[in-house]
Amino acid sequence: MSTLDDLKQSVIDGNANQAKTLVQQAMTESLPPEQILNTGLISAMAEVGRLFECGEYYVPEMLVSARAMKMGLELLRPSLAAANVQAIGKVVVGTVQGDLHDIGKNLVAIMLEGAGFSVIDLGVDVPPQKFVQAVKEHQPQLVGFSALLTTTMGKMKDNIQALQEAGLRDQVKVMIGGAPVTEKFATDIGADMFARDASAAATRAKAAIAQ
Ligand code: B1M
Repeated sequence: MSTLDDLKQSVIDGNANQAKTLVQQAMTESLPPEQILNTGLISAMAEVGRLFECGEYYVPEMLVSARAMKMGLELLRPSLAAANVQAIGKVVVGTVQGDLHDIGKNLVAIMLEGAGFSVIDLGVDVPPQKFVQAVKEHQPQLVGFSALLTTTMGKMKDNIQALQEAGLRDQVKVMIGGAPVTEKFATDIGADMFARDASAAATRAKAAIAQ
């Protein structure tokens, strides 16, 4: 097994310390940062997503793998920036106003990062105007809203309205998700796509920018 095979396996297993050690080892072996990212980290998260979709992994396993991936990525990030590796696209994400749940949103952000996107995470309790400001400033291809409460999911519609009023709606695709959110709700409020989970979010985001 090569260092990158071992790295991939350590992320799938959720072994964060080993992932860090192996990223370091791969850099010491002078492997290109892009190869470490794609072959070691991104392919691991793709496999984690597959295991989740076929019911072999549940949220806890996915979180542990996500943490391992994130720790490896943190170590690699400076080399990636130095090597000027291009992200495949830009996404702004946040949990809507009034909602403090961020575990799912963080997982979505990591899976998007794992899929090769540059992610601007606005955090939790994000008011519509902050999303508008971030879309103006960063010009992402995609903006993602997360909501976990039935009382806050209506804010997603307000966010879309705010983007419309700012004249930005045509420039950005809107993805929504969170436990109470459905495909029908997404259609009803005029979002472009719904993702059931973090793995679907990454797959849908990639498909959306390929259109
Ligand atoms: Co809260 N909470 N909570 N909570 N909490 C729920 C959501 C609830 C269902 C629990 C219950 O009553 N059974 C309930 C909501 C009821 C409803 O509205 N229908 C609830 C409530 C009522 C509340 C409070 C109001 C409680 C109170 O204070 N009385 C309060 C609200 C605070 C606020 O937000 N203003 C509250 C507070 C909290 C904590 C702070 C204690 C904590 C959050 C900690 C944190 O996030 N940092 C918390 C937690 C942990 C939960 C539960 C137990 C777990 C949520 C979670 O992290 N799930 C939750 C019960 C449950 O869901 N079983 C509950 C794991 C996570 C990986 O899944 O977030 O669904 P999830 O994300 C998934 C998908 O939904 C999707 O991908 C993710 C990964 O696969 N996804 C997206 C999410 N965002 C996406 C965005 C996308 C695409 C996909 O595109 C952009």
